[in-house]
Amino acid sequence: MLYSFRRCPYAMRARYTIALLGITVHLREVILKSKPAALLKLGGRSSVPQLIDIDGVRYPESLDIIFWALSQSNDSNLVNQLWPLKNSQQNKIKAWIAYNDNFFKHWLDRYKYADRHPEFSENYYRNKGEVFLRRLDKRLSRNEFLFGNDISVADIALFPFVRQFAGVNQEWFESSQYHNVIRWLAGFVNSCMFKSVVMIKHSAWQAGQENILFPAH
Ligand SMILES: N[C@@H](CCC(=O)N[C@@H](CS)C(=O)NCC(=O)O)C(=O)O
Repeated sequence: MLYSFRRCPYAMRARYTIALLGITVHLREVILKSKPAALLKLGGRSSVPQLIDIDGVRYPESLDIIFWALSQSNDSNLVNQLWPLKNSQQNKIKAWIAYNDNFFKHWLDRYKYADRHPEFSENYYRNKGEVFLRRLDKRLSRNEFLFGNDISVADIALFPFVRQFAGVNQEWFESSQYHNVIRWLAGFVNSCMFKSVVMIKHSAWQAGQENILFPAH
């Protein structure tokens, strides 16, 4: 059972991984302003995404859900590609995700809602976020994806946040110098997987309603 919110970047990274691995879950679309009682009743954090597995084990964060999905897949080639076996690679992927979640997300939120953070200008916040884009672009100038020519968990975990950053001023982003980031992001957001599976619209889940399968069959 996946509690999700369509536009949440954390939920997007979880849904993308689940869909790519061909795992099926029951999806409960949450409206953040009126969270369902079933989610609140779990206690503790009520952020989305959250997943409850068939044994009732709870996975309260997007990364927990990504690793849960990897553990459910029988496709060991794809699993090892997304999450390489080598410890050093895993640590680098984790470092990139931490850099995104701790540093980039901070400036992204301020850039997105600059009017709520009047201490500095929108441009100031964008410049801060660009530090991340520059590093991303450099890496992506060498390979198609962050860790070589195959997609990994790092790409999936980061692209929804870069998509939000791009969306603040699409024209600026499209004409920016970050050509490799533009190309990389376009690969995700223009894919059928993203448009027709990950971003499919659902109305808010209500207790008692029929189960919604994700990915839809
Ligand atoms: N670290 C969490 C963050 C999830 C998160 O912040 N989700 C937001 C929506 S994008 C949320 O649920 N906000 C409402 C809340 O925290 O109650 C994760 O990786 O899943």
